[in-house]
Amino acid sequence: MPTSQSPITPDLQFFNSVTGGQGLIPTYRVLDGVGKPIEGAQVPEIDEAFAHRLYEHMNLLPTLDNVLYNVQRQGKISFYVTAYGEEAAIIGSAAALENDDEVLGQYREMGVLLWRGFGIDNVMAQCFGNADDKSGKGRQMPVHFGSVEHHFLTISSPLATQIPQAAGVGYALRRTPGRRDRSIAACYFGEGSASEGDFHAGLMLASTIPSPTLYIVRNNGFAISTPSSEQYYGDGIAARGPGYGIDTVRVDGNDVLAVLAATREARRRCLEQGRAVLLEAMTYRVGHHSTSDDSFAYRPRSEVEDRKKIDNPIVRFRLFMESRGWWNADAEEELKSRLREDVMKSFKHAESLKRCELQELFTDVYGGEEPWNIKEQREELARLLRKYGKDWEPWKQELAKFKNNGEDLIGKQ
Ligand SMILES: Cc1ncc(C[n+]2csc(CCOP(=O)(O)OP(=O)(O)O)c2C)c(N)n1
Ligand SMILES: [Mg+2]
Repeated sequence: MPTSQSPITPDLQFFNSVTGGQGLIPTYRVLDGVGKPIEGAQVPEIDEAFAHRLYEHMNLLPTLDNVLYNVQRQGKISFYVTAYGEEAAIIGSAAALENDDEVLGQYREMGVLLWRGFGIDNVMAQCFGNADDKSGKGRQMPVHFGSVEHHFLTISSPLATQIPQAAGVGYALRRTPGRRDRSIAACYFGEGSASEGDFHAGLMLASTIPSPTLYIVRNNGFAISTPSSEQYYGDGIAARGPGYGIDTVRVDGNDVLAVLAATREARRRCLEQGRAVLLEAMTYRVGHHSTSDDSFAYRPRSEVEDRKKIDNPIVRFRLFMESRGWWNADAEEELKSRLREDVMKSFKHAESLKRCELQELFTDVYGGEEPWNIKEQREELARLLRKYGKDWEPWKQELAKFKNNGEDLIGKQ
């Protein structure tokens, strides 16, 4: 055939499966629900210290989530998203990456930053938008983290934009001496985002202009209120990878060791072939979508309670650790109270800090010389604040939250 090496056949066959037969793509698993390796499974190489680090980070996520979710409810921060139920998918994959692999996240992947040592003080500073926020000087919504130091591109709310961008980042890495053959772009997104055109554009790009880009899709069953059963008719997101000629794997996203092993191998393939790989982690969003959502309006409370009982990724890994003699009740108690103390201390500190100087709102928005529109906006705000800032109560209250009460801007002519 002029455009294909496809074998010729006299059988009129139609295809609707990528597995050869009519079966579904299998899900790779290492540990069963009670932390025991399943028959034939190879436990990835980890030592006790590494297992502790995994477990500690898996526990840090819900500790932070519990506090920050409630802090939002008290009106102290404007927004938050939890990662309940997805601890293994996020921490297991983070742990398989190198610290300078470039990460493009969606918004539920704070755990990757924590794994890289971002620290809970920085998490708090970003969520509070206080003067210590290195991510964006308090100019982004909470959870829109970014860190050059931690090779984590800033989160942006419009879904799926990171997917084609990741193909570009991967390509840039491939063309950069010293990064080629060593670094990959790792791109996280949800199964809902995979319905966006950008998903297809991104995979197409990463496939035809090859780049070492690892696409990690967290299939957590929901895109806000839309269940994944309404998001696709085919075999999940994984089925789309081979359509783009991309090596693909589906993994039990509640099994941290499976996610770790699959991500390690996916990363190795990215580098070896200089090509994209797709990993679909099957999990379940236990929490509400965000603080702007009440999921019991569209799913029964019992479904969530059942999931928590049947399969908690943290418990599954804890049982594995206990079976190796790496963990016990005392260690559990010590960890839980230490994490809670650390998080509360950090929260109290963040709460006490002021925001950046108000004029920082306009600095380094763009590189290079300040463009006319920024100048115009700064002058307009200063003019309005001079006119109303001292008298109108809501503005007076807002100004008091900034260093110098906004004087740096108001005083500027
Ligand atoms: C382009 C775009 N459309 C819609 C939204 C609103 N929105 C925010 S999150 C979300 C659901 C995304 O679901 P999924 O990708 O599965 O990620 P999850 O929240 O489950 O982690 C939607 C529809 C948006 N932010 N951007
Ligand atoms: Mg989802």
